[in-house]
Amino acid sequence: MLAIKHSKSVVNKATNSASRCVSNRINKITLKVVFVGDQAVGKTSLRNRYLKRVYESKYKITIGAEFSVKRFLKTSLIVTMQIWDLAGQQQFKPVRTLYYSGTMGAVVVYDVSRRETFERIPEWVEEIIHHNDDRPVPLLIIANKIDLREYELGVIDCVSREEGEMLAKRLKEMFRERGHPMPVQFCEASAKLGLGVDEAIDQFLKSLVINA
Ligand SMILES: Nc1nc2c(ncn2[C@@H]2O[C@H](COP(=O)(O)OP(=O)(O)O)[C@@H](O)[C@H]2O)c(=O)[nH]1
Ligand SMILES: [Mg+2]
Repeated sequence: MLAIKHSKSVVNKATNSASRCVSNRINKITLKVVFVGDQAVGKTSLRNRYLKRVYESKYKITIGAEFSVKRFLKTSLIVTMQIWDLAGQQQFKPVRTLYYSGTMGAVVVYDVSRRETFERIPEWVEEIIHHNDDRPVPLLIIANKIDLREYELGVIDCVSREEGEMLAKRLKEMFRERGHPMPVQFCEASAKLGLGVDEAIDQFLKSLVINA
């Protein structure tokens, strides 16, 4: 977890005391992050697990986009992170395009138990690049639902960790070849069990602040 997490009151308190003491040294920054990936891969669940520490097994479709804000302090910087959870279905593509503008990082999710969602990751990355003046942004690729891989061995042709890591490496190389090197992080997670989620997203958001 980041030192101070989704706790408005803590930030406000810190802001107030900071503004009394060193107001001229407090800087503010707003960063926009989008969560993308196919329908039902677990984008909303990962976001909820990270921001609210909850998990729901009943599927509720995301219509268009959902938006949340997370604030935290980093040394003398107040960081406001806008987190956009975009609906993955094809019919929402026209709506999605409205939300990419100004994106500074993207969390791209697939479901290890549905190989087609992994195979579509490059399309998602191209969609992000296309709506960002043909420039890539830092990526965090999340291989979600690893709990299903554990328990349904042999039943499903699950995507392995090695395949996920290879994909992240390939994307990084592709960005470099296009003349826009960008970090591409990779992690495996289970929103259901709360595995891997906090560490990976925390690290990713921190890296965006450092590079902003
Ligand atoms: N087994 C398992 N199910 C998950 C996991 N994450 C999400 N789900 C389920 O997958 C379905 C789709 O999740 P949701 O977050 O709505 O997907 P989204 O369409 O990408 O936002 C829901 O029924 C979730 O409960 C996970 O890590 N493991
Ligand atoms: Mg959703």
